[in-house]
Amino acid sequence: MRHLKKKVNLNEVKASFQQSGYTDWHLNMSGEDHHEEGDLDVKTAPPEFKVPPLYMVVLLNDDYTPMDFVIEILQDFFAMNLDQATQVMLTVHYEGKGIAGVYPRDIAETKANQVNNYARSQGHPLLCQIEPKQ
Ligand code: TYC
Repeated sequence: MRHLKKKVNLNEVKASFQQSGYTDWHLNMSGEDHHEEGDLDVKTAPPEFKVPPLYMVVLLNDDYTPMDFVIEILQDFFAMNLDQATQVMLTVHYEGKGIAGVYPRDIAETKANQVNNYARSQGHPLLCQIEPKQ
């Protein structure tokens, strides 16, 4: 069976909602501001949607960390798939550095520290640092 859309009148919907006794503070049923004795005028600040400054988590090349280990790091700490991780590892290997990810400062710092600590715990000299994104 086809579902036919019934045309609704917004005023009817509002009227039946009002009769239901529910209060939705987002809806102004009267269309005017309602003032009562003792009310304070409150101005709300407009919402601010500022993008936080971003930082790149950068991997540095070295001669000793195994390629497989770097790929594993990129998959485990930066949620890359095998192809992406291999690509970034090779960029670092051939160009000296490469971007593992871009994040707000606290997240970038945490990731870089986690990678450095994990690499050290496994006996590898792999270095990870953060750089402001222009
Ligand atoms: N250059 C390393 C090697 O030949 C591999 C490597 C890649 C090391 C990326 C660190 O961030 C790195 N085994």
